[in-house]
Amino acid sequence: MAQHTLTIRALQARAVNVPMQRPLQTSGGLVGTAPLVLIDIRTEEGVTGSSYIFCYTPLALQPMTQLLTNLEELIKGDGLAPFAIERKLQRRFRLLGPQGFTGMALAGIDMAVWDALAKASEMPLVRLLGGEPRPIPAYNSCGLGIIGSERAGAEAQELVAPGFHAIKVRLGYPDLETDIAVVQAVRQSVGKGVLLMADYNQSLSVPEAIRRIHALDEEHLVWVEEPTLADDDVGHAHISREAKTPIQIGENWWGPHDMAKSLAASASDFVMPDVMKIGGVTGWLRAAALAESAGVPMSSHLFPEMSAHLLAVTPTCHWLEYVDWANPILCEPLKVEGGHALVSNVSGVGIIWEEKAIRRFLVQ
Ligand code: SMN
Ligand code: MG
Repeated sequence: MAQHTLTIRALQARAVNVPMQRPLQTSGGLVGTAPLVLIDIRTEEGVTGSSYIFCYTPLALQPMTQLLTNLEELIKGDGLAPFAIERKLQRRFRLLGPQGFTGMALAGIDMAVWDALAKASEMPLVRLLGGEPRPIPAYNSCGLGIIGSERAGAEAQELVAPGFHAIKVRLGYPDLETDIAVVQAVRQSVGKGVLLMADYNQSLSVPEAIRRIHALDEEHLVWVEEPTLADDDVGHAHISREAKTPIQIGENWWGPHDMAKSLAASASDFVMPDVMKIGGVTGWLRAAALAESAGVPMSSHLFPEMSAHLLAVTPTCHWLEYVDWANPILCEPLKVEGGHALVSNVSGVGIIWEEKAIRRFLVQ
């Protein structure tokens, strides 16, 4: 087996705007399509690592693609060593700051480098990280946006139909009565056997969150997510102390340092880092260690293909958020059976581009 490190030769970034089966209206804004930047990192030895990053709005596609393209010259000729690349790029961007666009681009590179490393080792990523593929409990997050209580019951049925035992509903309607009506419509439709998560997408003030969650405490939700502004750790800690229902945050932490501060403030009962915003595979591994030492259950946010590998090596693994948003551009979308995500056992992460679809959705 080869003992030498592979060398990075080139980075390609392509923007696609992928249609979604159910555009998602949240109380924090509409996600109507999946605007993705696809990254391929080629090595001199012929192995290519792939990843995608999620831009939330198509307006960010062009500048993100340009930034990634500009970064090629910084990693060209480097060894395929994610920790070393992370250290170098963190230093290089210390003055600009590693959050936002920079953080997204660095995480995209990190994920592609780890994918290449796993492919070069001829192992699925989970094995390269020292774990074993195992089914990961998943909830269906592909719908139940802000659609009203009349439509929520029927859509909840559609979300459990593929075998899920847990689904997420978006809240943050103009009044508490509608939030409750929606939750009750979903509950009535799917019954007591289906677990229900709820997401406020940062839409409430702290006192309003406490008022609404006190009322929702009767509804047996698995968690209430981001009731107030994502970076308000003090506010979330206040809400967590008041609420019976567990509070969940984490999708907007920029790197493990944000997470460490939030855990220190006891801001939430559960954590759900986003593999992109937390700093790629490298950032996730550090986040998983923080959750383990704090004894806090850890779930994923978006990126189900990558998150399945990572949750399999996360000591406090909780729930995988299942979204099918990248499926149209993947040859082998993530498999889910009986409400569990099945970690891909091909070499790498299992992200293989469906080039025909990519040509259709390409944004230039
Ligand atoms: C969410 C994720 C991605 C886009 C919009 C909304 C939501 C979630 O906060 O957690 O699924
Ligand atoms: Mg959320």
